Amino acid sequence: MNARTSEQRRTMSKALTRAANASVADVLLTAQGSAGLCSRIGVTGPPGAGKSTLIAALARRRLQREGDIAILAVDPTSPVSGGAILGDRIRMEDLAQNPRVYIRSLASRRSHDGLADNLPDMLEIVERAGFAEAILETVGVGQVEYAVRHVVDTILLVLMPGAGDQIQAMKGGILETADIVVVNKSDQPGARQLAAELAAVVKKRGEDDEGWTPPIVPTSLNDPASIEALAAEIDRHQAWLANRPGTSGRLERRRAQHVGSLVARRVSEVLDELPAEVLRAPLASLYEAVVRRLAEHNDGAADVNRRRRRT
Ligand SMILES: Nc1nc2c(ncn2[C@@H]2O[C@H](COP(=O)(O)OP(=O)(O)OP(=O)(O)O)[C@@H](O)[C@H]2O)c(=O)[nH]1
Ligand SMILES: [Mg+2]
Repeated sequence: MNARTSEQRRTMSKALTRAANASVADVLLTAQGSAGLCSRIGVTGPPGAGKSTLIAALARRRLQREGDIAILAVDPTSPVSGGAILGDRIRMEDLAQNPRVYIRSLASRRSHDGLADNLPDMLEIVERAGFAEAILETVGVGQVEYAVRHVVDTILLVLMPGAGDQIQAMKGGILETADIVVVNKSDQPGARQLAAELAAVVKKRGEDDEGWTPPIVPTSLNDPASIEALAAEIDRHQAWLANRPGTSGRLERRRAQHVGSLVARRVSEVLDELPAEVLRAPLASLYEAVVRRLAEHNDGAADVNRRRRRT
């Protein structure tokens, strides 16, 4: 896919907005599940670690190859467009002008894991629009990383010096979800020590179940070679994924997770629809009412399948 016209961007923006507001029934009409058509990179880490700046630098580098890049940033701070988005926009201004780049912020809404509710649907839209690469920014150290695992191929955990308590949290297991650990702002004091501490944690753990050991990559905005080294590590991880037996299992897990998120969303929809007196009923009755409504919806899904087959 080559440079996009502003018309194509508008179409894409509209599709994403529609997906952001879609009911589960709407999603089922169009979504098919990821086919793994584009490479997906998740960039996660605490606020202010330099994720947006790093994504912009990475994207500028990766544009040297063929293929368009979509950048989606999940903004947990506000239910609608908020300040962080504006900041990101400014940081990425030159990229935003590039016809081969699409940038979009997503509100995390009611989702509890810090991701946007309809993120799997949105990534699928990006994927099917023909982008070569989707980069997803999410803030947080905690649950977010676990949730991101299912929607991307490669997870970058971005840390910065001077955050000792972060390392404690890392030892709690968060590090385990990262494919690449980035020590950003390596121009600042404490970066080397942070990298050494992280290396010790990673070494103690050894490679993961599947045989990958996350590299620790120091980066600094003002050191282009460090960005290049990070880009090379991303490629290395993606090549490792592609050559690993069981890659299709990953897509299947992704689709299973996608359906799981749709079911969870449907349960929320059903709970919202239930009249107050039902909510006051004993738990077993309430449970039964929810399950019954879900089954009614299931008839609806069967109907969608019939309609789809006809078209
Ligand atoms: N010294 C130094 N500062 C950096 C570096 N990279 C980013 N920064 C600064 O760190 C601040 C935060 O950068 P962002 O890219 O907005 O960080 P972020 O992780 O996206 O922040 P949130 O989206 O708010 O969580 C900005 O003022 C950047 O200029 C770096 O390599 N070195
Ligand atoms: Mg940011």
